[in-house]
Order: sequence, then structure tokens, then C-alpha cells
Amino acid sequence: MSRYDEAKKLYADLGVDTEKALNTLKDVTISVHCWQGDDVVGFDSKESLSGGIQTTGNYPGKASTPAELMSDLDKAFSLVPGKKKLNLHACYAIFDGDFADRDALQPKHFQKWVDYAKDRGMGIDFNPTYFSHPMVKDGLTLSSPDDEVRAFWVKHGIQCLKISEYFANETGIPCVMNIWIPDGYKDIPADRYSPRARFKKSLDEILSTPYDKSKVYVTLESKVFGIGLESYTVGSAEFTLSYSTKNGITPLMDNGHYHPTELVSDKIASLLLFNEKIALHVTRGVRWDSDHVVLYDDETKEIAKEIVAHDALDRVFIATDYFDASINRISAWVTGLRNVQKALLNALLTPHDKMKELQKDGKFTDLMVMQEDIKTAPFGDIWAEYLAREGIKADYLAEIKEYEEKVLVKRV
Ligand code: RNT
Ligand code: ZN
Repeated sequence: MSRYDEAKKLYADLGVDTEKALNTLKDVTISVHCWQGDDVVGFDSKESLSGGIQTTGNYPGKASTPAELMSDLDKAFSLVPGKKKLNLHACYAIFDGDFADRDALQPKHFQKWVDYAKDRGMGIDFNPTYFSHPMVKDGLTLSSPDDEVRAFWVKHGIQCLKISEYFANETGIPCVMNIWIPDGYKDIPADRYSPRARFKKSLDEILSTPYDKSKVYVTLESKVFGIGLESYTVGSAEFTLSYSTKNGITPLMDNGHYHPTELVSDKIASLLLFNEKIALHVTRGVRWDSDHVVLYDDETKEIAKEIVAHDALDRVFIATDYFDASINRISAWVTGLRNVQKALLNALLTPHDKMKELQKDGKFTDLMVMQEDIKTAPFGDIWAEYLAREGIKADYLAEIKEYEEKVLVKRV
């Protein structure tokens, strides 16, 4: 008997159908953040990364042209099982001598990305880029008191909506457009109200542009603090949740954007009760929103469990969001993406109904024993079977090292 067949039997004894789990997982789409490949730099400006986020490390071989980034993405995609979507930021516009500033971006500046995605049968998600740009004034964009600055960024949002609709039309797959602004203050503000009021007004202005809501899902991402923005962020959790539910858009939770003892896994159920869809940025914060590579750790598993246990795979937009420049960037992509998939598989291999029943009946002794027992079930054999069925090699390091030697280290 193969290791998979044995594992299948053991899981069946626990009440879990491994075939069903494998079939479900292969249809789950993960939106892959393009910005791991070049340390969140993009192609439209020479400004250094701003907005209170930071990439550290200087590993050789970062992509600095569209061709390089596409090639690196291909390498990463080839080593990751399952369905993928490409997640782009507006700063990844590709200009052919027709530079346009952020407030004037057009669908044509993303045509090469559309060709790329279509060739690979993928959809595209999108993010307006409200950082690393001279029009970020005093750390503010959509909440700026300067009318010119605020108008510039409103226009950017509107153009991005048009580009998102273009992506959906071209690929035939809906586009998730995520709005995140870095706006905030380093020190104690005198007025916490007015910046949020201006942010609200700006969002209203952007979203008053007609767009097809069956093709573009607008999400709004909250944050608790950023580097240099420690005391106040305009787009706080309360703001983004209230705005989203009131205006029929989708809230996005990034699990690096809360106080360290606050867990996104605990928030998912509440959001599912009040929203048709929710969105996630899966990341790993170490002591702060450090955007480390996602591991197969407790919180990643718990997040996956919350999605699967409540039968919400079709209601949650799952995207990755991390950037590590201290290790091979392709390995960073592959490791993190595989770990999200592992966490989902682990959740699909958990007898949730049985365990919910134990909780309902107050059988907490039995529940704890079962929760602990399942941890030593032969998960690795099912994962190996998944990779094999997807035609993906288990060992990815050797291939990445070869690519590093042949391609990455030769880049200047
Ligand atoms: C920043 C947010 C945001 C960015 C990307 C690049 O803290 O998490 O999602 O990481 O837009
Ligand atoms: Zn994020």
C-alpha cells in the first residue's frame, strides 16, 4: 500500500475524506503578490519605499525590469501547486516611452500584464499605490488637507477602478481592487477626526465612479500603525470596517496589522456574519508588521481553519502580502505560498463537524484530545500526494538555486 493509501485510511478513521480535501484544494485560488520579487519598488518612480513599510536585506538578484519580474514569477508559479491569480500594484505599470503619472494611469499601461496573465489562464487583482511618490505630502494621501494632493490621489483611485475593470473584462475573471493608504501621524494628533472625515469623503468620491460590481470587488485594508506613523493611522480597523459594511464594499484584514495578541483568525467569523465576502492579506509579523515569509505556523493554520470550518472558501479572497529581501526572493514566494496551501489542506483534513458537535455538547475533554490527536495525523503524506497530482516537485530548493546561479546572480 502506498503511503497515501495508508494515510487515507487513517484519516478515514477520523472521519475525514482525503479525496474530497484534495479536490477542494486544487480549486482554491491564491492571489500572489508581485511585490515580493523586487522589494516593493515597481517601475514608475525612483522614489524609495515609503508609507511606513520596509523591506530589509540585500540578497542578490532582485528583479528590476518587467521581463525579469515576469520571469521570476514564472519560476515561482512553476513550483507552487493550485490555482493562482496575479496581484499587481499600480506602480508596476509598464511604460513604452509613454510615462503617465499615477493620476493618469490607463489600462494600456497594463496591457503587457494582461497578455502575461491571459497566457497563463490567470486573473489579475489590483492595488492603487498610495506610497513611494512625491505627491504623498506630510505622509498623507486621501486624507490630506491639501486639496491638490487629495484630488490627485482620488484621481488615482478612479483610474485604478477603470484598470481593474479592464483586467476583469480581459481575463474574464473578477478583479479584487484593494485600497490601502499609509496616512497617519508619528506623534499624538490634535485632531483624529478631520483626517478620517477627509478619507471618507475621498473614498466616496472614488466609489461614485460607475463600475461593474460583479466584475470588480473593492476591498479596504485597515492598519494599526506604520514605521514613523506610530501614534495614529487614518485607516484604522474601526474606520475600514464601518466604511466597508456601510458602503457595500469588502473589508480586508492583513494579519500583520493588529496588536500582537490580537488574532485575525478570531475576527474572521464575525466578519463573515456581516459581510458577503471578506478579504485577507496573509503575512507574518515578527514583533511588528514585519512582513516575514508566511510559515506553516499556528496562526496560519488557524486562519485557514476559520475559512474552511465555516464553509467560506468561496467568500474569502485570499492573498499573500510579505516581502523579504534577505533570502532568495523566489524561494520566499514559493515557501510562503506553499504554506498557505498547506494550512488550507490541513484545515480540509480536519473533522470540523465532529469537533463542533463536541463543543456544542460541552464535551471539552474529548474536544481537546481530538484537537491534539489530529496534529500527529500523517499530513505530510497527503501533502506529497497533492504535489504529485499537481505535477509539482516536492523539492524546490535545488531548482531555485540553479535559477539563482544561471539567472539571478548575473543581474546587475
Ligand atoms: C502595508 C499593507 C499593504 C502593502 C502592499 C504593498 O502595511 O499591508 O497591503 O503591504 O500594498
Ligand atoms: Zn497588506
